[in-house]
Amino acid sequence: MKIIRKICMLGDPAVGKTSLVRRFVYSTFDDKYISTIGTKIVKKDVNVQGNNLTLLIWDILGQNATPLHSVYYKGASGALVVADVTVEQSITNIPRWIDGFRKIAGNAPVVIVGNKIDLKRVDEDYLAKLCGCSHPIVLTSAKTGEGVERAFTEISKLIIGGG
Ligand code: G3D
Ligand code: MG
Repeated sequence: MKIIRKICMLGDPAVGKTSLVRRFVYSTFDDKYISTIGTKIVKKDVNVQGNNLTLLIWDILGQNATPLHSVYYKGASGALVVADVTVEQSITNIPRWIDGFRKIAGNAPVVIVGNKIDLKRVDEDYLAKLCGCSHPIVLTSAKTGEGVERAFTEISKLIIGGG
């Protein structure tokens, strides 16, 4: 049986959403990536706990994509909410992203991703305290690849576990 699920990449501009998707789907990190406008949907097959799952990963492209349309969130089974660990405001903005998402997507699972740990070493507690959230946290670097697989596996597990 094939399970297909939509997930959304959320978070402030420039935190590394597109870079994480590229690292996860194509295993590359390109510093010269040029962003375009709109939404990009990429497909990736994963196997979690014996289940074959196809993720449809929705990524907003462009730097100022903060006012999101409900169509972006609609029908999503989960979200990765990304922050840049070197930018405090991107961490304190996390609850706002989650609220907006859940207004449309209901109680879908959320994983918080603290990206760019190649630039600054932080721990999960630091993020949890700053954003005041109790969602699972995964620390990543889209540049080195550290933690990237784990972030997508974590949301996949929660999606599968939630039916
Ligand atoms: P966005 O999709 O959230 O807007 P992008 O973010 O993926 O476009 O990344 C924004 C900038 O951060 C890019 O740099 C990208 O290369 C960089 N970046 C993303 N992830 C990491 C990371 O883990 N470590 C480091 N050091 N940089 C990262 P430019 O210079 O192209 O704007
Ligand atoms: Mg982007």
